[in-house]
Parts: sequence; C-alpha cells; structure tokens
Amino acid sequence: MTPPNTAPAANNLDAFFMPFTANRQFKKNPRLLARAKGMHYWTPEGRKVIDGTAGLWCVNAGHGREEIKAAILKQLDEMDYAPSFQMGHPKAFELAARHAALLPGDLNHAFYCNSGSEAVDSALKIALAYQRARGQGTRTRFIGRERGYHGVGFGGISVGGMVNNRKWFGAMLPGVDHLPHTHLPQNAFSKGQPEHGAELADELERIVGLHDASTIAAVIVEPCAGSTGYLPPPKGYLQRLREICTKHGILLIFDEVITGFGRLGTGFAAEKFGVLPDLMTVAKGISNATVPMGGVFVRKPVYEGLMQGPDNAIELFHGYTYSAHPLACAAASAVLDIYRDEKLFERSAELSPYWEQGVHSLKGLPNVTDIRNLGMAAGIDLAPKGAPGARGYEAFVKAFELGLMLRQSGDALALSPPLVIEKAQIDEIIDITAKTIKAVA
Ligand code: PXG
Ligand code: PLP
Repeated sequence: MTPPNTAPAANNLDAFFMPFTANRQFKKNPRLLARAKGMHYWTPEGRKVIDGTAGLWCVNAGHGREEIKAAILKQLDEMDYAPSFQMGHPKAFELAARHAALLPGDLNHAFYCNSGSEAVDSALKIALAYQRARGQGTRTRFIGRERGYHGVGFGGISVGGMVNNRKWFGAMLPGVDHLPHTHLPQNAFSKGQPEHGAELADELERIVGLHDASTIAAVIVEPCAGSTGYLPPPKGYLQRLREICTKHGILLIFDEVITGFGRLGTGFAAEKFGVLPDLMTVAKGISNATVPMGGVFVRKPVYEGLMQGPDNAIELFHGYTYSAHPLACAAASAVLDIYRDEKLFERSAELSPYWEQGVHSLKGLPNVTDIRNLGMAAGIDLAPKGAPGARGYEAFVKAFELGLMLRQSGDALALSPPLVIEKAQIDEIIDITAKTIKAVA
C-alpha cells in the first residue's frame, strides 16, 4: 500500500485557520515571512522588512539570538520535558528566583504558563482563590476597563474592553464591570504621560458604591494599554487606582504582557510609575518569543495567604501541562542574561527621547489626529476613510510593501521595535511611516 501523501501542496494556504485575520482576503494576497535576524524579517522572495513591532510586541532582544538558541538546544539535549505537577525541575526554580529578584517590591513568587491569555486567566483565578482563602469568598467580581486587551480566554475577554472580541461570544464571566478608558481628546499629541484624566480612576469608587467592595475580588488594567492603539496612563491615574483598591481590600492586577521586560525603559511598568500591583501578568518578552511562555508574579501576602491548611493540601487547583516547560525556562533564563548584559532596559530608556522626537515629527501629515508615546512604543491615530479601519488596514499593507512591519488596530497604527534598535533604524521606521501615511491620504 502506498503511504498517504502528507506533503503540503505548494502554495496551498487553505488549511491553516489563521488567528485574528481576514482569512479569505489574506489567502488571495498573502504576506509571508520566512526568515528573521536582528531588526529584520525577510519574505520568501528575499525582500527585507524592518521589524517596527518586535513581532507582536514580543521580540524585545531582536531576532535570532544565538545565546537563546544555544540554551534551548542544550536543554533539549538534557531533558525535553518534565511535569510540574507534584514534580519539579531545577530550571523552573532557578528562573523563578531570578524573576523574583528582578521584580519590584515583594512580587516574589512566579506562576508559569504559556501565553498572556493563560497568564490573565491564571491571575483572575489566583485572585478569587486568595479572597476565598482569607475568608472573603463573596468577592467574586472583577473590574476591567474599556479598551483593555487581556487576551482571548473567557476570563480575558470578560474583563477586556474590545467590542469585537466580546460580542461574538455571548457567554462571559458573570459579575464583571468596566472602568472608562482614558483616551481623551484633550490629551491629543501628548508627549509621554498625558495631563488630563487622573480623575477617571475615581470611577472605581462609583463602581464600589454600586456593587459594594465585599463583592469585588480584583481590578485588572494594562498600566499602558497596548493593543487598542497605545494609551499611556494620565499622570496620577494609576496611583489613584492603587489607593482606592488598597482602601477597599481589592486586589490590583497589572497586565504587563506588553509593558513588561523593558518596553517602557524600566524592567516593568510598575517601576516606571512607582505603583506596585498585587499581581502582575507577563508573557511575550519573558522568552523573547522563542518558546511560548507566560507568567503571573504574585506578592508575598497573596502567596502566603494561599499557603494554608495542612502541608499535604494542594493550595491552588490550577496549572498547565506545560507550566514551566523546560525549554521555555531555558530560553527565559538566557533572555534575562541578554537583558542584563546588554542593559536593554536602560537602552530602552536612553533611546526613548529620540524615539519620541521621531514619532511626533509625524504630526501635521495628512489625517494624523493624535500621536502618543511612552518608552519605546507609540500609537498614531488616523482619521477614518470610509469604513472604520479601512485606512488603517491600507496603511498596514502599504508599509509592508515599503519594507516596514507595523501594527494596525482599527485606524490606529502602533510601533514597538525591538529594544536593540539603532538610531538610524529609528529614522528609517519614521521615514517609511511618513511615506505610508502620505500614500494612504
Ligand atoms: N494581555 C495583554 C496586555 C496583551 O497585550 C495578552 C494579554 C494576551 O497574550 P497572548 O500571548 O495570549 O496573545 C496580550 C497580547 C496587537 C497584539 O497587535 C497584541 C497582543 C497579541 C497579539 C496582537 O496589539 N497582546
Ligand atoms: N484537554 C484534555 C483532554 C487534557 O487531557 C488536557 C490535559 O491533560 C487538557 C485539555 C489541558 O491541556 P493543557 O494542560 O496543555 O492546558
């Protein structure tokens, strides 16, 4: 009998059900990436494209890092996989100790998973379990925020604030409320954190007044919203949110999947803003996206609050087959070496003023209605042309043709390059973005 032919037909794009993609449109006119090194991608035809987005905000140390590759290969030789349920492997403990030392304050326990979405669902569950363990089992509500993105699990879309990610999927977590977003017109073209909007944090008092603090487990926000066009927090906003949470015994969760590991010129946004959350979710830059990994960092009182009952009691009935996967741990440890040895968080801070100047030089180009920046990322709003998102998509396609990968969310463009970027490459990204904006006028 002849074996079945499992070789894919050349150029057959049909079978892959692509995520967050207009599948039919894409497959008629695909954009393929075949190779990556440093600051660049190459298409299968060999066309070079500068990476203005660090992949999907995740390749902070640049592509194709030999040190990470070596660590993964070494781990693969030693041990491919080991379970973390009632077992352990040394690299997991080593990595957690390194993360604990790097994190601010007493965020010194690490739970591991495989993505930002899993990190968010894990953090929500840890919050519920902690409240219950301390005798506050009526605290089951979560408060998210409009224009928040917390991944695609049912927990994440429930607390998230993006209508398309919610409206298709009726069933959500019950008892979720949302703070208003902070994207105010009077802040247009702010450099860094905007002046107006700290008082929007007081909406949490209104929500507490409506539901009562005794029903609320946690508030989750991105310290700087990423996916919805990059929205830095108004000055004083996160401090107010922290105060209100503390006052009412509500846990504060920072979703640092994008802001973590150097994007804002500090290790974490918590340090940038001087605000310590009770739980922090991370992913992306944790492993430089080489092996999928996510995590939840937990403050000491929360961890200790869960360490109750007899020694043989499992404290958290939650975990993934691939929690602390050895390859991910090896990669994440090698990534920490790179961040440390190349001082990439400091580099991000040093380059930020040059970046700010570059992105704000786009002001005045046709249809540019707002530009925002903080650390090594920026959002640029374009006025819609016809259907919402049409101009944004056109810009995304045009930029790729011109040799730049940028991100589009509706009519907002986002840029977030690898932190190894050189000034001349910043100039190049700004130049192509300007040409793109003119081309879609
Ligand atoms: N939280 C935040 C703040 C995120 O930005 C997630 C959770 C989910 O992570 P995973 O690993 O499950 O995707 C994210 C992910 C974009 C874009 O273009 C952003 C993300 C993912 C894909 C695209 O803005 N953020
Ligand atoms: N579905 C089935 C049938 C499983 O056996 C498991 C894990 O054992 C899962 C889902 C969960 O998979 P994971 O632990 O990779 O999230």
